[in-house]
Amino acid sequence: MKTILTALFIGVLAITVSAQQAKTIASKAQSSAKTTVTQTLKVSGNCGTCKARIEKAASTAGATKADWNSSKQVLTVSFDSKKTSLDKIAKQIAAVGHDNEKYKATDKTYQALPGCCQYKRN
Ligand SMILES: [Cu+2]
Repeated sequence: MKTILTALFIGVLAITVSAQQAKTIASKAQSSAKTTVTQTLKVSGNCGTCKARIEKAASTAGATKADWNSSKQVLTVSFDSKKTSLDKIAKQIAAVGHDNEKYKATDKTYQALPGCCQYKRN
């Protein structure tokens, strides 16, 4: 009888421990999934040079992935929301000369862009 009880006790203990481990693993997976976000931002530009400039500015501001689509005029960025934000990325893009839905480049910065990059401003 004692042996059965001991076996039962060990069995319950093992189940409790593995359930706890599963919980820890699940919460770890959740926290890493939560902090990496992908968002889009409307960014004005023209050519391949603009694309490189916009994507470089995004990574300078902490984006882990950046892809600007010239025909859609949309930048898709992925970043760790604990380290940066879409706002910071948008600010950096304006700082290198590209108007976007959050910030406008200064006239001086815009005029310093190469001729082919001087997109139409609204
Ligand atoms: Cu350009």
